[in-house]
Amino acid sequence: MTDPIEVAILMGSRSDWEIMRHTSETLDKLGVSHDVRAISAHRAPEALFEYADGLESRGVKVVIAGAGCAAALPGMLAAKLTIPVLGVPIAGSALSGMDALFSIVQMPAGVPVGALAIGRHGATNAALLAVSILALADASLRDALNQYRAEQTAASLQNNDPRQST
Ligand code: RP5
Repeated sequence: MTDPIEVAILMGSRSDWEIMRHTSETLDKLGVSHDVRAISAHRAPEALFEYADGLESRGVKVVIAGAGCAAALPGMLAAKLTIPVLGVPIAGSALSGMDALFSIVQMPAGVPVGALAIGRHGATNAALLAVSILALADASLRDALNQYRAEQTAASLQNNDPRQST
């Protein structure tokens, strides 16, 4: 029996980790337990469905899936699950992530995926959005999120003369 986790982070390839680590690091910062797996929807569909089938019974409340190129992963997870699925498009081809963005954002009515920005910004925001969802039923997470925002504001105001070195 594996430990309960609140968020599952998936990516289509180990090569996506350079971007998706921002999701994991942000969840770590906010103290949210999560699993991380690279499972390709196109190269290993059976393994993906087997993993997806176990998620709800493990207590997972939000899935975050990052993928590049044809980026089927978030949509295929959404097809199997009714917990929220957030998709992060990754620039992995000559189309610089526009292919993945269109694939993730253009889900047919009835099978929703919450699409984030391409790359690092989307990866970080996927974690923050997942925490916002979890915080609806968890006051301590809401406090952690407010603290994160307060620190971000303080950091952005610190040394705010761009002529000065940081
Ligand atoms: C997608 O194909 C993955 O999500 C990755 O972004 C891209 C390339 O994968 P690799 O060839 O680097 O394994 O499915």
